[in-house]
Amino acid sequence: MVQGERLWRRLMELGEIGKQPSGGVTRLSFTAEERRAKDLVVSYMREAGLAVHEDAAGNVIGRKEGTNREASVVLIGSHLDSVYNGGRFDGPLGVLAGIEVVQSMNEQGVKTHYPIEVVAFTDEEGARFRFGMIGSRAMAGTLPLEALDYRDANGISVAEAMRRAGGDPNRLHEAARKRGTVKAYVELHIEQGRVLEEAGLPVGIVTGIAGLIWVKFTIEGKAEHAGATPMSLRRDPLVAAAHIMAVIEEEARRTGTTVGTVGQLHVFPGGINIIPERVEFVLDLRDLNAEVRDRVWNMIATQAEKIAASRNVRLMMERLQDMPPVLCSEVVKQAAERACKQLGYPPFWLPSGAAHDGVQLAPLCPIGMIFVRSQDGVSHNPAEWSTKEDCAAGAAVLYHTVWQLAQA
Ligand code: HGY
Ligand code: MN
Ligand code: MN
Ligand code: MN
Repeated sequence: MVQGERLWRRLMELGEIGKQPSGGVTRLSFTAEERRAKDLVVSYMREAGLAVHEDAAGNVIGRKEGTNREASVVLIGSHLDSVYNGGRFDGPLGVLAGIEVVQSMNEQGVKTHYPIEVVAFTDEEGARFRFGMIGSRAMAGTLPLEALDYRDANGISVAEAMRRAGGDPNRLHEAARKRGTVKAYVELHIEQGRVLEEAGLPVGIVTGIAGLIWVKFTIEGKAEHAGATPMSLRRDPLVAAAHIMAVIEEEARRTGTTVGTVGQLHVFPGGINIIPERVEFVLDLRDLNAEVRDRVWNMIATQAEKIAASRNVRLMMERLQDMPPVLCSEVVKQAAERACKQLGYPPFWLPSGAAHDGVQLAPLCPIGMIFVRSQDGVSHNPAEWSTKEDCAAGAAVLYHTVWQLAQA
């Protein structure tokens, strides 16, 4: 069985990398902090007796051989990069629990027919390049070439950042897995919501992962003097943006299942006494049902055009990413259900409003997720927390789920 203490110690140790004065963690993809986190994870994988390599995209992979070395692999893991000022569980819990599972198997001499690989995906969050899941897309062979030229706030491209971090954009085809080579992908992750806490349960089985779109709005008006320009003569892009954000909230609320967020807004030139020239913000819109999400998007886009026209400002909308919702596979859900029952946890199913690397792997193989209770449902926030006991419970359910999937 898994060692909860060792898992917790590693979680706390890894959580120190990229730590901010706020107590939160900032560990963006292909940065020195993510590199240090990867190096620490490599040392844990070696302690676990795994054969470790890093693929061309920068994903760190530790392999436990199966009795059938040629068989497809059972893949487990999550990501090491974080959002700005995030928590220490989002991502690392899945990577470290995956290592704990195979280390426990190796220490107890447990053999499996199928090889098991633990992966630490790079750039799941998309915080640095505003285009997420670079590592899992590369593994699925679906990373669009143009993404290699996306740039961060300092103008550094994905390709350049990948190279500096030890990856090789010219060998990404080597990182791609072919269909049939991965038996299943299972990710343990914190819920990042309140459902398990409301239900009074430590773990849950994920039914499906919401699909998201990120759309960049650029609104151009005219910079003018804040004091000398009458209200009736202004072309103020920030006021137009404010109206559009009110429409986003109104349209998302209407369905009861859709969530719409604007977390990033830039105002240029940003002077107190200057009517802004230009504003940029990004909409994050999600729903488990793609048709519902797209209907909400169309309502927002139509009204945004009208608002811009009525205010005589120029509106551009550019889709930064578009992830379809995916359902978790019956095979993985049933293995997780048996694992819960075996451990005395009442099986409990819930959807994931957060997106995860499994979305990218779904075309490649059956996917599934196991959730661990989040305290107050808080995540993407320094206050993100799960208890040692709940993390150990999640790792135990992962162990039994993976053990079943790895048998002949
Ligand atoms: O944005 C998300 O849902 C995930 O944290 N990447
Ligand atoms: Mn996250
Ligand atoms: Mn995550
Ligand atoms: Mn994830």
